Amino acid sequence: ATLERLCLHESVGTKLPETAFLEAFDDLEVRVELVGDGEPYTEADAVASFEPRPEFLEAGWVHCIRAGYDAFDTDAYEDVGVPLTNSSGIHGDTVGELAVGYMLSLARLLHTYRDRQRDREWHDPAYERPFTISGERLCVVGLGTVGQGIAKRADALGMDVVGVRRSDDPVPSVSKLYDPGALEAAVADARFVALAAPHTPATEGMIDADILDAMRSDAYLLNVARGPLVDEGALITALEAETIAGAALDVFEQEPLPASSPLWGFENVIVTPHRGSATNRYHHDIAELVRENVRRFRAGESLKNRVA
Ligand code: NDP
Ligand code: 7N6
Repeated sequence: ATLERLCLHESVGTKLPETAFLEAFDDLEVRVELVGDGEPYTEADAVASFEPRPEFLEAGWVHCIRAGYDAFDTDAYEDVGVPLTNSSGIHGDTVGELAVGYMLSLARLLHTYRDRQRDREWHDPAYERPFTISGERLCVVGLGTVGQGIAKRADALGMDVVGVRRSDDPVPSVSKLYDPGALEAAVADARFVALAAPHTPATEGMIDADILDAMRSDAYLLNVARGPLVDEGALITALEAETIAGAALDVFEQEPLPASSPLWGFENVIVTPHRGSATNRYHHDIAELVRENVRRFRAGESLKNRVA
């Protein structure tokens, strides 16, 4: 099919340097441009974007620079027949490392020492608090690129990894698989529960008061997926009542997390500002995906990572 132009929508600038992203397409045989809102598109245009815009439905193909495409209305793309692709497949290392960093910090109290460092305090925590993650059980909910990136690293660090997904294909590094319907049983014995499933009607609110209740009182919740998977009110209640030991959260119901949120204030909660994929190579990783699909689009082949 004809492709005359690859448009990089300015919203990509919230997550990566626009100029470096443009340069990553230097040797592409199609015109590459940075565009703003209200740009007129034709079927000979492709768009890569962080956020959705209504006018993208006029283009020939749209690429979401995120793995989670929950902000895009897939039905609208299907109705007009414009292919939508996402960026799954590149976040195993980045988000995997973040999740392992969370677990090591929570287990060995790095975050508490850093808190005290501000006051030059030689902090001596309670003897019972620190533990090794080796030998502890991790339950990973969602076992795609991100979930497997976490599972593989946890296994290498000596953890016992179980997981939750709908299909029952075995997953490397995961000793036992549970169906989403058995979530309570899956989390019940875990020291850490890590969320790595997409935000869909089925996963929204999956971590509710009942699941938090089913978790051990010395367990930690990690969310590197999407805020709405967790009932944030129920999580705050569980943290206040100390029915779980803590949490590490990269994503929230509302982002940026409002200054008024109690989540900022817990010593045993690590808050990171949705930076799971943030490294100095993100623009390269995305460009590689987009370039492959530019090739496929022009060759009339089916697009990689097509989600609508
Ligand atoms: P994938 O599509 O590779 O994996 C998603 C996994 O979730 C699949 O294994 C799928 O398996 C499973 N899944 C789907 N529905 C359910 C369900 N109801 N219960 C349990 N598991 C389910 O996506 P990625 O791994 O690339 O990304 C996962 C999500 O992580 C993204 O959608 C995004 O929201 C988030 N993300 C966050 C980042 C950050 O910066 N914090 C960075 C990258 C991703 P099956 O079909 O067998 O159920
Ligand atoms: C950074 C977005 C995703 O879904 O939210 C994450 O991939 C990261 C562009």
